[in-house]
Amino acid sequence: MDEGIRPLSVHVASSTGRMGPAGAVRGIARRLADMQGMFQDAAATQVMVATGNPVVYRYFAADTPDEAPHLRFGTTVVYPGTVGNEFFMTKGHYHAQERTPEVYFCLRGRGCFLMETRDGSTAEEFVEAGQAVYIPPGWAHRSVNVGTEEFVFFYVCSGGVGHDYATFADRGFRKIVVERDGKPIVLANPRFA
Ligand code: M6P
Ligand code: ZN
Repeated sequence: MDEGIRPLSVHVASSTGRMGPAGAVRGIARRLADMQGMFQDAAATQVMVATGNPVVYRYFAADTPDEAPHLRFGTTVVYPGTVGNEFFMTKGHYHAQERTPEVYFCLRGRGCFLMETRDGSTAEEFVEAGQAVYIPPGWAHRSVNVGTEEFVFFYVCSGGVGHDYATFADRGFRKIVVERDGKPIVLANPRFA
């Protein structure tokens, strides 16, 4: 038993992903300037950063202890949009504690979860509201909004997993998701050619 940790409840607005009350939730917004070099089209990135620097995604976390055996849970909201022809997405990460899984449950919109392993396996799952995805231990994950409204999903993983972003600093994920003829398609990332 963990002394001093009491049960807590939070509210999740399934249409917007907003969580509350403020005292029980942490929120982070990531703007395009926080994602320099992650999208393929550097010129489009610079123009968009200079002309509004949009919020690409936000996430909220319930205020649970960020350590095992507790759980970390909340929502992520990826806004609709593209940089060049590449859909708005999260930074994506491996868990620093690699033997930890995660569950995602889509609440709104249409998205694609890009996943990959260190030995080069890749997977992608297209989801809409009502679909859940299991991310096994050892699979990195990035979330892409492939629709025209907000892509909102609930996540839960172990506390204290940590985020490894450095692996993706130079080339990103092995796959990218771009718009072609009004539809999302998954392509090999040319930076791995
Ligand atoms: C989900 C979870 C979080 C993660 C967030 C943003 O909500 O997987 O752990 O922090 O997405 O993704 P990223 O950390 O890759 O920016
Ligand atoms: Zn994760």
